[in-house]
Amino acid sequence: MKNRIILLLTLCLSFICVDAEELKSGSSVEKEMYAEKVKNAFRKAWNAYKEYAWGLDAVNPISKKGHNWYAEPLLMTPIDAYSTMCIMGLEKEKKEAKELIFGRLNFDKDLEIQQFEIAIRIMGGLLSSYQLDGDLRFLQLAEDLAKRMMPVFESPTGMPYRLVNLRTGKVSGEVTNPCEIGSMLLEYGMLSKLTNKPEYYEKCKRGVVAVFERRAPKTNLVGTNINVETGEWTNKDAHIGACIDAYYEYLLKGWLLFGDKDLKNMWDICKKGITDYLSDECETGYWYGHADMETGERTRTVFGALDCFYGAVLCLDKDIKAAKKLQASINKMWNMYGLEPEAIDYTNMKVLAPYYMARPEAIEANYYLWHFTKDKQYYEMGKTMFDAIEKNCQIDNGYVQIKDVRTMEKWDTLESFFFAETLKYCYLYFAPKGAFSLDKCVLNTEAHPFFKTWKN
Ligand code: DMJ
Repeated sequence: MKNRIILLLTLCLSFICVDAEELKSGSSVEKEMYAEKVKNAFRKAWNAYKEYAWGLDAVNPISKKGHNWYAEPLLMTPIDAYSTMCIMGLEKEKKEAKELIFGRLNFDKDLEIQQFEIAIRIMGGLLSSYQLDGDLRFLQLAEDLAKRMMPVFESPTGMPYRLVNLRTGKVSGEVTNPCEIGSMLLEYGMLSKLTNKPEYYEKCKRGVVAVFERRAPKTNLVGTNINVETGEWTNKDAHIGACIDAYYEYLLKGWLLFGDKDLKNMWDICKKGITDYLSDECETGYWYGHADMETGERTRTVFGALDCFYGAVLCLDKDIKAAKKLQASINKMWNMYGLEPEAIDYTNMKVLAPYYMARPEAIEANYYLWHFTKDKQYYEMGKTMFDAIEKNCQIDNGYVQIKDVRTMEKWDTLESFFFAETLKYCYLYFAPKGAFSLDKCVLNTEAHPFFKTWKN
C-alpha cells in the first residue's frame, strides 16, 4: 500500500514537472512535430541540391540548375550543410554528403578565392564536421586549405589580404575590412588546437590586434575599409553591419573558446564604443546605427538583417537587458511584412533594401534569448519565423530567397548558409533534449559548432 502511494505521488509530481516545462515552451508533441517539419524542410532543400546542383556550390531551384562561386566548384553547400545534418541526425544525407566531399573535394585549383568566406564556410564546416563525425579526412582537408590560404597574412601590417590563389599562393586585395581581417580567428585557432600547431592562431591574431590598434582614439570604433599595406582607413563609416559584424563577434567568441584574455580586453573596449556611439533609442525601438568612427557623430539610421547577429553576442556577453530591447526591434522589423527586409531606416521603418536572402541572424538572436531566458515569447517567435520561411520561401521543389518581402516575389537562388545556419537555428528551438547544447560549444559565424576538447 505504502509503495502504491509513493508511486502515485511520483507520477503526480512528474506530471506537474512536465506541465511546468511545457508551459515554458510548447508541448512535447508540438516540439516533436516542429522538429520533424524543420528536418523535412532541410531534406527538401537538400534534395533540390542533389537533383539540380550535385557537385556544384549552390542550387537555383526554380531554373533547376546550380552555380559555382568561382570557375570550379568548392562544394560550398554540402560542406556547409554537414554539421546541421549531424545535429539533426540525418544519416542518409550525411552519407551522401561525405561521399561527395571525399570523392571530389580538392583544393589544388588555380582559383583566386575570398579568404574570409572560404574560411568561415569551408574551413569552419570541415573542422566542425571533424569534431562531430570523427573522420580524420575532414581535418586533413581543413589543414590543406588553411596552408594554401596562409600567404594572406604576409602583409606589412600583418592584416590579411582579401584574396589568395589556392594553387600559387599569390595574394591580392589590399583594401579590405575588419570582418575579413578578424573573423577567421576561431577557425585558425581551432586548427591550431586540433593539430597542435600554434602558428595558425598566432598569425591570425596578429591581424586582429593590428585592426584593434588602429581603432579611433575617441570612440574605440573601427571603420568599414582599411588598406593592409599602409594601415590607413579608406572608409571611416562605423557600424555593426556588413564588413565589420563578425570582427566584434569573434573577439567575444574567441575569449569564450580559447580563454585568451587579450581578446576579452579588446571586446570590452569595443563594446563600450558600440554602446556609447552606435546604439540608438528612438520612438520605434532600440537599434544600432552608423557613426563617424573618429567623432562618433551619427551618420545614418539604417539597420539590417546582418546587424541582428549582435543580439546573440549580447546574450553571450550576459547583457540580457540590451539583448531583449534589441530583439523587440528585430521582431518588429520581421513582423512588418512577415519576413525581414535586408535593411530599413529605423527612424521611420521605411524599407531601404527589400530582399530576404534567407539569412539566419534574426532567428539566431531570438534563439539565443530563448536559450538564456526561457521566456516563452521567444519560443513562439521562433515558430513564427520558421512558419514564415515555410510559407514564403518554399516552392514545389525546394526553397528560395525572396526578392521583395512586400510582394514575396521569389528569387531563384539559395545561399549555403540556409543549410548551415538558418535551418539549424530553426531546428534548435524544437530539438529533443540531448541533441545539442549551446552551453557545450561555441558556434562560428556560420553556425558550425566548435567544441573545446583541450585543457587550457
Ligand atoms: C553568413 O555567411 C555568416 O553568418 C556571416 O557572418 C554573415 N553572412 C552570412 C549569413 O547572413
